[in-house]
Amino acid sequence: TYPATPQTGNPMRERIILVTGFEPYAGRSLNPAHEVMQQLAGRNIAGGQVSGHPLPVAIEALPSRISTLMDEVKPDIVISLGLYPGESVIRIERAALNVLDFPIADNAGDRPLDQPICPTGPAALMATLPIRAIEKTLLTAGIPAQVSNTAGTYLCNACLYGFLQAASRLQRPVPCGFLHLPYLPQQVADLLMRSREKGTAELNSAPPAMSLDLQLKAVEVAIITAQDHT
Ligand code: PCA
Repeated sequence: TYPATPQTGNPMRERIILVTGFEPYAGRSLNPAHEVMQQLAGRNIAGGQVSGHPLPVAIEALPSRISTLMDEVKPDIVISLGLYPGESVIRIERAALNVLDFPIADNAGDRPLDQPICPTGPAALMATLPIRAIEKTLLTAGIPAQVSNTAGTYLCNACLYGFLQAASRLQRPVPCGFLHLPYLPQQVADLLMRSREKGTAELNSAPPAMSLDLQLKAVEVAIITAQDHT
C-alpha cells in the first residue's frame, strides 16, 4: 500500500456550515434563531454538514465563543441567526458596524453605549456571504426577504463583526453572514395574551410573525445558495 498522498485544502472534504443561533433574551422564553439552529444541527444540506451552536446574548462572553467556534469547527461557511423583533421578512445583513450601543442590557446585565467593538478595527465590515444571490433565491422560493443595511448595534451586529474579523485572519476564504429572523407565531400570540391580561391591548396591530417551517426553509435555501457560490 502507498502512503496516503498529503493534500492541501482537501477538495473531497465535506463542507462544514457553521450555523449559530442566539439564545433567548430580553425576558423572552424563545428565540427563533435558536430554534432554527437546533433543527438544522447535524443535518446534511446539499452536501454541506451543518454544525449548529448556540451563542450567548452577552457581549463579554461573545468574542471568546466566536474564536473557539472558528478554531474547533473550522467552518467553510458561517451563517449566524438572530431575532429582529417587529420584522416581517428575512433580513440578509449587508454589514456590521464597529459599534456597541445597546438599547437594552444583555443577558449578563451589560449595556455598553457608544463604544467600539474593536478600537483598532475598521469602522465597518461587509458580509462575505452572497447576499444578493440569497435574496434572489429566497424570493424565487416565495419567501419574503430583503438585503438589510443595518444589523443594529446590539449583539447580532457584534456577532457578524466578530466572525468577519476572525475569518479575515485565516489563510482561506470563509464566507460569513447574518440572517435576522421575524418572531415565531407563538411569540406574537404570547405577546397578545400578555397585553390582554395586563390591560395594555389597546392597539389593534400586532408585530408580524413567520412560521418555524418557513424560517427553516429560508435558512436551508441560504445554505444551498451560499454553497453554490463558494
Ligand atoms: N437578536 C438581537 C441579539 C440576539 C438576537 O437574537 C440583535 O438583533 O442584536
